[in-house]
Amino acid sequence: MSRIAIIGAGPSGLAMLRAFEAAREAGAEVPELVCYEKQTDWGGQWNYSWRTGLDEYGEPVPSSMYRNLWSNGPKEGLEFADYSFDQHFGRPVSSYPPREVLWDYIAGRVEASDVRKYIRFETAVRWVSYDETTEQFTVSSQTLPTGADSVETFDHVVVASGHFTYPNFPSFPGIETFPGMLTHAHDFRGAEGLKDQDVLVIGASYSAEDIGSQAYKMGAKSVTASYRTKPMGYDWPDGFSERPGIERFDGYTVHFIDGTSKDVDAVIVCTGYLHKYPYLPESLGLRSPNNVYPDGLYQGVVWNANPKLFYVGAQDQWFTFNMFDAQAWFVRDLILGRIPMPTQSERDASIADWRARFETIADASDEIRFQGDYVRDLIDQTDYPSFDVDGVVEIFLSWKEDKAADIMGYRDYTYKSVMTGTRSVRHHTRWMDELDDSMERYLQTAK
Ligand code: FAD
Ligand code: NA7
Repeated sequence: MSRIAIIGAGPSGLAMLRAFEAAREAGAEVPELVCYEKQTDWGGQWNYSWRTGLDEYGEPVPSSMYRNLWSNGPKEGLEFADYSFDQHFGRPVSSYPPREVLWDYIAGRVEASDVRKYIRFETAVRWVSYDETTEQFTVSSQTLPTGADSVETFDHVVVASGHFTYPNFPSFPGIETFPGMLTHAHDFRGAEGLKDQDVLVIGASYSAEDIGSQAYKMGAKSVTASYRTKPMGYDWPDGFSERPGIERFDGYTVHFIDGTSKDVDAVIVCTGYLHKYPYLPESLGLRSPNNVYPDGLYQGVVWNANPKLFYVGAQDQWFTFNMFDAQAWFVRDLILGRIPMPTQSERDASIADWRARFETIADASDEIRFQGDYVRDLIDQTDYPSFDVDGVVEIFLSWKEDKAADIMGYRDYTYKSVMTGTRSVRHHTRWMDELDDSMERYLQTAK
């Protein structure tokens, strides 16, 4: 029987395990699975850690999530097609749940399908190599509490270790003189300490938007967001403003390239993450900016230079959990031989087609439609329960409009699930006033 290594038990790795389990439940013979997860539990980013930098074993802490992180997109956009929110919670809940609630939803599906037995927790993959002669991979791993090494061979490897762990941390002239709090979004764990502070966030994407909003919510005196290319452009509340790039730091003073300056107490560098796979040799490792169609991946998942290696979740993400499912079902069917692997030139041509369309993307709406078409294309090729992908695209487009209308209040809006037809309910407390992000508090029906 062939053997498959899955690296990571976050949403992508779990999607892969769930895909094989669904085939097994339907009577298929499936390969032997080993999923390596270096944390003590599953959930990837959603498995919150208070730690920053290195963990208790000296390993880089994978999660970049923080206290009071609420979903930044409507849950109706990420819902699994084979496990609805209604099924999990037994009643409608709001559209933007906090982290713990989404972690519970992710865990609920895999608990229901008995895949935990495949996961080796607290085991870090150290190195993967490919032998052209045997056509097999060797995976070297280490069990963290004991230090025990293991070397095993596999027919396929699925990389599902995420790409929001290793900070992209640029330098700015004079930053070494900044005397206040300075951190990257990866190490940010909560905005409570930013009360009454003048805060600078650097970046103009999700992390800058949300960490800036957290700071505002927790009572920062001012929030300034510095953009490199273009401002986020929301209708920010008083005390929240956007400035262009940084010319230099001078003590507590930040000078911007438009000649303005601002004194700040705290700087959170929200400049994104690196695609970094320290356990992969150059020949197998994806190197890409964070975008919706990284080059070198056929159908966004097959490592074109060696089609026995797969990546799940390597794209920038509008769609998340259900896209990982669509990818995992597709990868599973390639491995099971249900879908034939195209030749190198066919794969090249497909990548070139998608990349050509990718190059024409003009704005976020184009990107959402692009990713919707990508997800539909995958789902059409497998038995993953088909769902109204266009309906999800519409939800994302409405979400963007809602954010433009009310950046500090959009999480109070509701959407209708394309999976169940259920319209979500408003959370009992406005997001801006809700300071308790626990699941217990979330599931209370009234204040
Ligand atoms: P991850 O969740 O990163 O999981 C990867 C797993 O691989 C981890 O458990 C890690 O421990 C493990 N691993 C890594 N290296 C090794 C190794 N060498 N050996 C063994 N195990 C290893 N998405 C949304 O849909 N909604 C949101 O609101 C949202 N908010 C986000 C907020 C932040 C701050 C971040 C960073 C991301 C957010 N995302 C959000 C996107 C998020 O990345 C995805 O939802 C999802 O977690 C990606 O799943 P993944 O399995 O691909 O990667
Ligand atoms: P993203 O979405 O990759 O965005 C990174 C941002 O950082 C983006 O606005 C970049 O500007 C900016 N950036 C990158 N390098 C620089 C430098 N050198 N100077 C100034 N600004 C820079 O990362 P996020 O952390 O926001 O989001 C990642 C995930 O976390 C996402 O899935 C969320 O759900 C949470 P640009 O616009 O390219 O000029």
